[in-house]
Amino acid sequence: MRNALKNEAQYDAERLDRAIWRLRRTESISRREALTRLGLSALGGAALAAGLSGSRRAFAQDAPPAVIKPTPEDTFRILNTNRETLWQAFKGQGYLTPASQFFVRNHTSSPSIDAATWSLRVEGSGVRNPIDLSYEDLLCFPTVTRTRAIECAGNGRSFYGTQQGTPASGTQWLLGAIGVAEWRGVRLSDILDRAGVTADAVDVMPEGLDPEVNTDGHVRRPIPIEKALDDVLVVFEMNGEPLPPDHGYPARLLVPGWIGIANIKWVGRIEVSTEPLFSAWNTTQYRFTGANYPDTPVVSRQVPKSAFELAFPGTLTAGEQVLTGRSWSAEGSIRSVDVSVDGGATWRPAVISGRNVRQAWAQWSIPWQATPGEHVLKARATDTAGNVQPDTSLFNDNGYLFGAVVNHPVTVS
Ligand SMILES: Nc1nc2c(c(=O)[nH]1)N[C@H]1C(S)=C(S)[C@@H](COP(=O)(O)O)O[C@H]1N2
Ligand SMILES: [Mo]
Repeated sequence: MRNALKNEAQYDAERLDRAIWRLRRTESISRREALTRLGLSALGGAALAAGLSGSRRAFAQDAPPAVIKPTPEDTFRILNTNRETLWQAFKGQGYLTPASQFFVRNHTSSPSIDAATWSLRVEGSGVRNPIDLSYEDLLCFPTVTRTRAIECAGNGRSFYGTQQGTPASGTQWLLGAIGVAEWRGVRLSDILDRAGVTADAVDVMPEGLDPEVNTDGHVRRPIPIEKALDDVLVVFEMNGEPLPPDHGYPARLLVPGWIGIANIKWVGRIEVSTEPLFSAWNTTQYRFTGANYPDTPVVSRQVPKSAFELAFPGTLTAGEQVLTGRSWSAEGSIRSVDVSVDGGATWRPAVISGRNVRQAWAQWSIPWQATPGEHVLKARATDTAGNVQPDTSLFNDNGYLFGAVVNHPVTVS
């Protein structure tokens, strides 16, 4: 309940902030003047914001809002600059996640980029002919369309704390930092060919045009050349429409099966190098650290997961229910999903129906005669590569890749 209230308050404060920012971007006026034009006196507005958000932060800073699209509280949970899709919002939805419902993970804030002046620079020691592609140039390459998930490396992180008793630092996602869309774009290998990629290139590092992250600079994350030349795309469409501003307009990377951070949004530059490349996003972040990982391996591929299309914790009415959910894997499609409604004592197979695209997800359902009381639901996926979700996930300090079966509490009344 407290969370819901906070969401609403933050949402209103951000909406107001966004309106002020838009006004101030087009006309160079003071914040006070913007408030007056919006029909709010400076004092009244400040008091309103303080009352709404519980802090004056929204009014003390001139920074643009982190996320541009509306993120209503029946669909999203607000986590700082990020927006997690609520799993109950997937219920009744089709296979693809509409852009309006797709989670947002921003290290800083979504920039508004003009495609007419945007360009993509490809350069570095690993290319013979550095190139600058305009948006038009990009659209002239042969295009391909792929249905794939994008999922944050930290999706499910909160369960390290709530389920395993070892809280991990970082955004406390439930399981809503994932979405599946149909992406259309250009093969990165075609772009690298155009730039004359050399035989001894080892790393490819796309870089975002969003505001720099403190001293770490622009968000950027190297991809090994083998992966870059394999199935990576530079995409400009999501579900048949130009990418929305929050999801990387005018172009972003799609790195199938890899953690979200590899899928650099608002890409403006790609460095290709004959030497290994490093940024904060493959050194201080996105490595497994802690006692279980003395060698601090880099995090790259995703692990299988499952989620029920229910609130967390959920509520249901007693009687015949149909539980629905989705499971996904980076290693293939989904072979089977087993569900327990008694905390893991007994298991039954769910029925998978509809599309089951590799590196996207599968939708499933299972009937349940729900009796009044408290219940713990579990779903365990097996993918076509034979990976099975474990009972526990090996702890790492930053709580990456929580792939264990989640205990989903539900109250039936
Ligand atoms: N330029 C840029 N790219 C980025 C990010 C970012 O903050 N800046 N966040 C990354 C992370 S951590 C994730 S999980 C995905 C989220 O993509 P989405 O916001 O479209 O859902 O984008 C990735 N690409
Ligand atoms: Mo992420």
